[in-house]
Amino acid sequence: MPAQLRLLIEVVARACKLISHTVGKGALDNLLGQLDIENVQGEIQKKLDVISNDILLEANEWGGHLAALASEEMETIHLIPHRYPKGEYQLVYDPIDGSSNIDVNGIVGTIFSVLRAPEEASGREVTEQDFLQLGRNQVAAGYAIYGPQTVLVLTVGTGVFGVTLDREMGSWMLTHERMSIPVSTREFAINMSNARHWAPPVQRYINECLVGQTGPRGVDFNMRWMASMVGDVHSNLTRGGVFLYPWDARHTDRAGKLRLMYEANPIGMLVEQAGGAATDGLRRILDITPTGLHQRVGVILGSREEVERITCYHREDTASTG
Ligand code: FBP
Repeated sequence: MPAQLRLLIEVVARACKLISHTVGKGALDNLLGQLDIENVQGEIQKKLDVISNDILLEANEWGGHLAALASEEMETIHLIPHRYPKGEYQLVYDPIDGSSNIDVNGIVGTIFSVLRAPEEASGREVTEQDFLQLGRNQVAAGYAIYGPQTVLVLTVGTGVFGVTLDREMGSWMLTHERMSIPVSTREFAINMSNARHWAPPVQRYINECLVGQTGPRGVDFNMRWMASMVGDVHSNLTRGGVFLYPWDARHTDRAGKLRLMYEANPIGMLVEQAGGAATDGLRRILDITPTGLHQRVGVILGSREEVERITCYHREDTASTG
């Protein structure tokens, strides 16, 4: 692994350790609740969104491994200041995924994606355009999950592994080697309260799961919804499952709720590296050309057989409706 990439991953892991510690303090350090400010997506920022964003920013700025960073919580990219050495990578992250869980002591996580700065940017400052690369060009991706245990799950394109934070020792221990998603599953994760707004292929799939043994699938399904993609995806990576946050009819102006660059792409890479699949219903997530840093996308990912089935339902629907 290139030295700068190794350093970058070590720095991100160290920042995640600090975020884990900070999340664990909660009300003890007056860290719950929201601020009276909105991020670029018009969402009210929680205190921990802002603090975690700054932790990642400050940890990564000066090490000489990055050319620039981008985050869910920042409108545009952050260039490495001239006083620090510049590196060849670009980091994109969601500092706290599952923000609505913060105040209820539920699962939250940090998601990150690593891109290489384009060669043509070597003699100049990188631009936002330089970040708009296909997900399949990511050189590394990962998440940290802050639950009963803090686990960092990582890929550099040669499989997926996880390390658990030993809180007493303050060190990461390799605990999950070669993580893989079972090809088949009988478990789905979706926010059922949005059911009436989904497109017909998603309604068809979930209805078939819900009727269980008596329906066309002939088996009963189980459901999970943790309100944190990191939580649901960690479950997929541990025991299989399919996760959906699809387009819905309330927001005709946007392709989905989740963000391509710092949610769907890194998780898509991890899921594929673990033997699963990730699409937006029709296209492989990692093949979607980004048009903006905060672009949204429909997301269907996890156990390959189920993702292929749902994608097939979308294709059939598109073919029948033109
Ligand atoms: P944030 O980045 O604002 O946390 O939103 C992402 C997310 O929390 C996902 O992690 C999760 O799957 C989803 O939103 C939960 O949405 P809902 O509010 O519909 O349960």
